[in-house]
Amino acid sequence: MNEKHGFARAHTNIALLKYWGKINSDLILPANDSISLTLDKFYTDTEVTFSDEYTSNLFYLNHQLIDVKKMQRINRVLEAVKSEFGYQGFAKIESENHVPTAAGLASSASGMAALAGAAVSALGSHTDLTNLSRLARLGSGSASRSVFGGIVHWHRGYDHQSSFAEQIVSEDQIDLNMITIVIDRRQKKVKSTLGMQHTASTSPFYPAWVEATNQAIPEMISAVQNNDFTKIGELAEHSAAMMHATTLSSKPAFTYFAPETIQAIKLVEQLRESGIECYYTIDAGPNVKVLCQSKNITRVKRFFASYFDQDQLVVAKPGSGIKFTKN
Ligand code: 2P0
Repeated sequence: MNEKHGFARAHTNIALLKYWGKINSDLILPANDSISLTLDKFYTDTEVTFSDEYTSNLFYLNHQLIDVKKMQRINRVLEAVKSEFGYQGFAKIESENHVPTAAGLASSASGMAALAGAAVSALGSHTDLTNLSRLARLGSGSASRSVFGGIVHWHRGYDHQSSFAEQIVSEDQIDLNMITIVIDRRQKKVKSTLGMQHTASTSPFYPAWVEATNQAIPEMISAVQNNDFTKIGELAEHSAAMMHATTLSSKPAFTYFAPETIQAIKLVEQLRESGIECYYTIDAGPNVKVLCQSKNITRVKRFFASYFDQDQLVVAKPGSGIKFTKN
């Protein structure tokens, strides 16, 4: 039996300037560039074994075999990797998610990045991280950014080759932390893929969203390069607010916010007015993520602990890029 093994660990990320909508859903080409922070604590470990003895791809997530119907995007990534390396067999994929549901963070970014990394590593060289980012993108847009650590820029591009992510600064060069306020642990009702598609096709605000985000990209890059926390926070907060304005202006309108989401936004504003600088960002769900500098983590956490339970507050710091060994 001829077997080829590969392993990769990829961390999840949170967008500071959001990705929201595609111009091509087969290739997952986004309408706008996005910029994210890779997080240290949350990651996916994936092992891929290719063998000419297998007759189909098998996917185990946290030791459970997953239904083939849920493997479309996984198969897409594997097909792309196999065609690059001219390989024809099938694969067994064993993934372990270290993205606690309690953290209210999505695992598709780290999951698809780890899958692409492990598959490439099994069949050939994994040194071309730009190409790895393209392959991860075929599984989930945000996965293209999880290949790199620190702060990452996903260039929207116009075809498979031109749409990839790159690092702006590494995890050691940025003082930016995120405290998630977990408001609802359940899976979101409108998944992001569907939410962004509905918004892009029905909101009259959508073209303005794309234009404003692309304009903010160079501003965010220079704020990150200057470690300008105030500017990073203001741009990130505005991006989240604009993204959620597009859902409220879609037809039929919807929102990811829960009543406690608004409560947390108000508390962030209150804390900031009291002199502790922090900013919010919110993804395709009700949980609120608070950005702050290292010197304020304890104070920010203590403040929110008087309104939410301790186990609703999860702290994350900047994380590293993809790794091909466990340690
Ligand atoms: C982001 N989100 O930039 C945005 C902000 C959610 C809100 O990327 O359809 O799971 O697989 O490309 O990557 C979540 O969307 O969507 C996401 P697909 P993905 O982080």
